Amino acid sequence: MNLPVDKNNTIKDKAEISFQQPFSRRKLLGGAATAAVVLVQTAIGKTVQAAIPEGAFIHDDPTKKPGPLPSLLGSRSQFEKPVRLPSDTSSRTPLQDLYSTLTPADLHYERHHAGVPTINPEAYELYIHGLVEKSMKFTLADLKRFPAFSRICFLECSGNYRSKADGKITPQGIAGLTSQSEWTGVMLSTLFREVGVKPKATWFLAEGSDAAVMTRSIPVAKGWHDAMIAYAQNGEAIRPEQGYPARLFLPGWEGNTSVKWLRRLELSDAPFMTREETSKYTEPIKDGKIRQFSFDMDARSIITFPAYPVQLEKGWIEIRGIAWSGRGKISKVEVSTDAGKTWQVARLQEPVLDKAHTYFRHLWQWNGNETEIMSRALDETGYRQPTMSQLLAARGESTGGYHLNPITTWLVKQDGQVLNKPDR
Ligand SMILES: Nc1nc2c(c(=O)[nH]1)N[C@H]1C(S)=C(S)[C@@H](COP(=O)(O)O)O[C@H]1N2
Ligand SMILES: [Mo]
Repeated sequence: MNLPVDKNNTIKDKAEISFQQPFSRRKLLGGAATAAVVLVQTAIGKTVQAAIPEGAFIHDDPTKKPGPLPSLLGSRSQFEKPVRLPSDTSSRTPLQDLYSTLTPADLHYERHHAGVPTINPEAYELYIHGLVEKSMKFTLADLKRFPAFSRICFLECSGNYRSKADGKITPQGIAGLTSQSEWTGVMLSTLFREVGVKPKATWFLAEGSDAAVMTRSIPVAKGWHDAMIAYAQNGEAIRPEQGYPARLFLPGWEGNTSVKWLRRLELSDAPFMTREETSKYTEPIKDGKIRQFSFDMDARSIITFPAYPVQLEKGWIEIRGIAWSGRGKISKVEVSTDAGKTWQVARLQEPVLDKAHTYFRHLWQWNGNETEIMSRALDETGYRQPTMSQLLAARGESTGGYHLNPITTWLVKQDGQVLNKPDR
């Protein structure tokens, strides 16, 4: 955009031209940017391309030689380098580098308890047994023969919350354990009918074939309602990190229950009380009690721009971010630019989908004074995203680190630095 084309009036000297610059854009940028011109018009209305002076492009002039030929696999522009933020047990989606709600599959967060197994799709089998009319084994080809179903949905780890005392933490650092894909597979209800789930069955065990042998108990009602066995992600075979060749996918529920590399479902009349639902993935609450089987992911939002480490400039800014709820659609996102004193309704990018990341945008003119900006989500059940103190008051001080969805606050300092403000 910032071609230095009119620095010395070189273009004007060469031809009688008038710059084509939409008024609203100039206003939006506060007149600070220099004129960005690629096509210019002469006084008689002829479009001139040749008016761009020698050396105006920073890089080699791409019009001088043909580029690379078509290739077997595409790649990102060499100038774009979004990466996951890894730790030993997980990697996080760079929320601040994305412009919309579908996460490129190679940037989907990962959380695995014992690494990524290699599973030969030819040898893959899913075994369903227990309280069923007939136990059955399904190969991957079998699963693909059933009527398929696709759905855009977020996935989120219930441990998706981090903070840092100095505030130097990105949206990826705070909330990068959520991503969104279009998942394709067979509805679990289809397989339930195939094996004849007995009316007595109220729970089923889902078991993975990784070295962690991840196991979780799931109410059968969820299986009938909207559970999927997903074998594809964003139109291609699901990635190894996401459970290749097939995973359980439970829309809106804590990521841990969407068991990857799924090999077995056992129908029963009681939960199995596995490690991941007794020692882990339970939350201490008030009076020494524990919250167990806390499946739903509560509504949450986060501003992904402006956020640390952005250096903000005065003027018009489009505040952007994502909001989501495991309980349904996002009905409203409110944004405050005055530390929570007043709230305005942000625009939601259509389509607003059930249990899906929803993009929100809010135009704001920053006058250069220190302030705090924040967003809060409201879902269609009427649930409103709480502050950390509201969350702690409702839950008790010890949270166990799971299911934390407080309002995230960004402190905008006078010098344009944006820092995460400790939650309150
Ligand atoms: N078999 C198996 N399934 C698993 C896990 C695992 O370690 N093994 N991790 C769980 C956790 S804690 C989460 S948050 C999600 C992460 O899914 P993703 O790696 O596709 O983002 O998978 C769940 N399913
Ligand atoms: Mo998780």
